[in-house]
Amino acid sequence: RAATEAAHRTLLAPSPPRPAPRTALPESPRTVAPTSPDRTISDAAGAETLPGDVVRREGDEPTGDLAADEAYDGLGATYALLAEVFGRASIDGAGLPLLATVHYGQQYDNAFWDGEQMVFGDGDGQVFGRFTASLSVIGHELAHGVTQHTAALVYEGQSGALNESISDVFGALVEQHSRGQSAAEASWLIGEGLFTDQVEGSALRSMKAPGTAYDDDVLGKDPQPATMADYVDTTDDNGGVHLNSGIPNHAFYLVATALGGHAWDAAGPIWYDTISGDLPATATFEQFGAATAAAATARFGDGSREHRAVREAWSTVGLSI
Ligand code: ASN
Ligand code: ZN
Repeated sequence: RAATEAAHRTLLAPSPPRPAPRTALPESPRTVAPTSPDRTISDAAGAETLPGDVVRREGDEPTGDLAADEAYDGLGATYALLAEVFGRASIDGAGLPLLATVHYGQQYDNAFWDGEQMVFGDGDGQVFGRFTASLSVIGHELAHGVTQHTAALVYEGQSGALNESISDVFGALVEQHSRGQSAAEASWLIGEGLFTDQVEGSALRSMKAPGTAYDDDVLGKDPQPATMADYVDTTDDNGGVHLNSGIPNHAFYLVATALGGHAWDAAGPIWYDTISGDLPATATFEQFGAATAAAATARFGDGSREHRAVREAWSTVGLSI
């Protein structure tokens, strides 16, 4: 079944075009006044040519096309989190226009950031529906742009899994912020609502319980590890970047839920400070964990409850930092 094979590629080794090797871009301003987004949504109408025809610009009325309007709203929700919570003007911190293309390809089972814009497929209709249906996925793709403009984490091995995890963290934050959910109320699922009802599963990934997002006869069981004991050594998917991201994802979940309140109050800023600080582009999990502890200390103080929650979380997932 072609659809099942494509779905497997998405779940285990997503492989749409990746951006050219990312070099660190000039340091973007850390704190700027929230302004307003500049969104453009285009329609590829089933082709794989980018960007396609413009269907909705900033301030335009809804188009009536679900995917185009979900993309527009999702870009707006992502912009709002970056501006209101982190004081960051768009992806690059300098008001970068936000571009997205919908209806990309035929039965295309993925969404991706190509280095310049977001791209969303409609899904095959058997395993996946349209990829704009999940706000955490829209936030995930845009966050690849933020990482590209900050830590520029190399998309391979542990730094690649951190790159993936940061996209999941910000994807979850966008969704929770937009819904006004506390860390305790949130689902901590990435890609909720993407599967058709023929699939036994709720989402692509779970940050709360990596490895439990789906368990389906055809797709198999969610293979993400939650701790270093189950770290996956593989050369597939740039060294299992979509699998091992479960470990730092779970660490973030543990910090956010230990602290209570909204995940964007303290846990989010600690992670944001970490990627916009002097993290090496080749950071390992240990280096990243140590950098989050340093960021927690800088923001909240040595031995603060935030600092202790961060240390405890990394220890729970099996890393000594
Ligand atoms: N949806 C995948 C991701 O953003 C596609 C990719 O870029 N590898 O990680
Ligand atoms: Zn990704």
